[in-house]
Amino acid sequence: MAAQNDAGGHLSAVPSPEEQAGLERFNALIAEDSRIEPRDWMPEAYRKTLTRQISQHAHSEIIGMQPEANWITRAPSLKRKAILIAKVQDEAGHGLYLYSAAETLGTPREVLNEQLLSGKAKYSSIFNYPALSWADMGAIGWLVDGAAIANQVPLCRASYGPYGRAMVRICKEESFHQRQGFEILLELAHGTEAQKRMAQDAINRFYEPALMMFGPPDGDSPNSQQSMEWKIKRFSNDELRQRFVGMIAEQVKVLGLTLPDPELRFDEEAGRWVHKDLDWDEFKAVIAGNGPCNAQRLERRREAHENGAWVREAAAAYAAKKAQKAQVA
Ligand code: FAQ
Repeated sequence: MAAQNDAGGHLSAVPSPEEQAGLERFNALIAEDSRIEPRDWMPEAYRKTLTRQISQHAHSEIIGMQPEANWITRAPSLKRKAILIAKVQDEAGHGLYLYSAAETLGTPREVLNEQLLSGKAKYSSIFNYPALSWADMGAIGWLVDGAAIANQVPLCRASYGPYGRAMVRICKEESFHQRQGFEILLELAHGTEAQKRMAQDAINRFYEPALMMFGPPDGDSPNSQQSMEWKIKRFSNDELRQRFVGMIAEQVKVLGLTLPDPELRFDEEAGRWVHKDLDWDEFKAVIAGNGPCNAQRLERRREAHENGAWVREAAAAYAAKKAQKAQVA
């Protein structure tokens, strides 16, 4: 009899001997910190949560191209334009590795893409905020890529092989992205008074949304505990947010700018950073589709998908022709 996995991935009906053996092997691999590979038996709930997280991550990379692509034509120099184009291309590449990793779990990319286009799938809240000035390219690189790195370096050790391996390459590229963002801000911070103000304004607008990228507080994070038991996530949302705050609290001093957080301090006794309360109602509204740019981001993505139809058709026709030639040969 086929066994059903319940939410925790345990077998709820009488499992077949193969399924029981599969579960035992899965549990042993997780316990010894080895990797689960696509060919391995895995609980349905593990497959589902990974498909959810990896595809949301892929969607974030793809939608995340928009705020920066918006500034390519207005970059202040040829050098900045070339760097920004390369960065946006990198994000497309990250999306592709991640869709490929998600596909190894059994859901085709067309289905994942449809979930994004229909508004059913989530993507990172941060990309629903507008990029209003050139300094925002600096703030996105420094804060958004910085938060992405803090969140994603532990994912290089995720228990699912294809995800962990994709993250290694992504993190290397994100590290370059963060440095280029910091360098944009550093240059502006040492420029004219107006440039310095523009850099500070960008940091002021991106600080809170960047902290929210780590997800809701641990007490309100329904997925964290199970994902940590399965060694997909290695740290909780709050633990990673803490690390990130500690990192940027030091780096902002090098910029000679400030973080918009009068409550920010390191509590020696508790051994942790204290920061201001974040507006979790705003976060919920943004992930429910009601942020400042949600509608615009999805509309643009649908438009791009439609405009790319001829490329998909041409690629499919070429593949069919090649397959036919191979058959004849
Ligand atoms: N935005 O129970 P948890 C980038 C959802 S970096 C939207 O804590 P979980 C690079 C969550 O999905 C950005 N939704 O969930 C770049 C869940 O909803 P569901 C992408 C959020 O999964 C830089 C619900 O809330 N990075 O793209 C957010 O354990 C510059 C409850 O939350 C990743 O995706 C949010 N911020 O932890 C590109 C990293 N937070 O699905 C271009 C991988 C939470 O149950 C330019 N993902 N939710 O309906 C993760 O590490 C995790 O999925 C978390 C959330 C930490 C995001």
